[in-house]
Amino acid sequence: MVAIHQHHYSIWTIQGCSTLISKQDCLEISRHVQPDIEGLHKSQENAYRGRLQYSVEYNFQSEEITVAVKQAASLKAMDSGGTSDPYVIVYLTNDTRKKHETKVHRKTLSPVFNESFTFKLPQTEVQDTEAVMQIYDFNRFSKHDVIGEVRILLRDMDLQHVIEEWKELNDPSSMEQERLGEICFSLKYIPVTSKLVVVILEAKKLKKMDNDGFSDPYVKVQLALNMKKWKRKKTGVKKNTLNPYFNEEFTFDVTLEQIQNVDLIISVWDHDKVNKNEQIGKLFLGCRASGNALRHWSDMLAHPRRPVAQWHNLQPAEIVDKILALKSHLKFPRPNR
Ligand SMILES: [Ca+2]
Ligand SMILES: [Ca+2]
Repeated sequence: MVAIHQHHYSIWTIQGCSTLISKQDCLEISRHVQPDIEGLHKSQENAYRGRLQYSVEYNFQSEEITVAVKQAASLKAMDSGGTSDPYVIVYLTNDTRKKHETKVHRKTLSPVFNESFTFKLPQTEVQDTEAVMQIYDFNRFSKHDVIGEVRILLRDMDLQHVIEEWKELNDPSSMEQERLGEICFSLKYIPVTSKLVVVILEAKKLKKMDNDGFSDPYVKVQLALNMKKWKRKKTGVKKNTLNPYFNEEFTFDVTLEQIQNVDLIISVWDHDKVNKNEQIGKLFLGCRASGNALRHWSDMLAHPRRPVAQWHNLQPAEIVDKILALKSHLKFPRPNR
């Protein structure tokens, strides 16, 4: 790792910082310093998890959907006695705060649930909504285990009729991330003056955090240097919206040497007058990032003095914090109250 850094410092010296490290260089660096995140995605054996019978009925007049959890069969045994204590959590992806769950059925691999749950679902949201049924194994003294899940994309169904069917449970590791929203911002780095300019442009499809079906979003921009919290700024709060437009610019002093070791952490929060402000989602960029985030950071470094804008999906705060903590064991401060 040290050797790579020295290599790049020497390139900068020779070229007088006129070109920064390329995307390839950044990828190269990142390969060496990327944290080991295997622990976060523990590989699951592809064992058979069982199957679930359910029915779905949509009422076009009342714009309500009823999901009935009928029964399960051949469930995977999660307990040492060769059984499980299954129960099912049911929700729609258009509003993940409203979750229902069935009763727990003790010591069985073929539970009969026969419970149904009704959700409000406007016709305009049917197209993008999934119904999710997750089967868990109840444990009295430890964390409940996921046995498997079924996801139904409602636009693929003929909702004019009642649908009743069996489906095999999917591996829980293939669980799609909860939709938290997307954020667009631009990054610009000016080597000569050591300025990093972040413009928070807008966000869309943010998760609903308040009971009125909206959120009051604001964005926090934090820098960590050498894995320690360093600087932070935040936007104003936009009231009652899931698609806020910010267009707020933040400038940080970051030298060429520091830019190599900086993590830029962007988090979206829901402001709340009564309760604690809650984090909707976040992501981090820097040479240690991966995927889309790394690409954006590399593009910025490869094009000094030019703003580079990009959309990013928000990730769950726990997951991002875990990746950051793996390197650093650092805790980011709670929001100011
Ligand atoms: Ca159990
Ligand atoms: Ca709020």
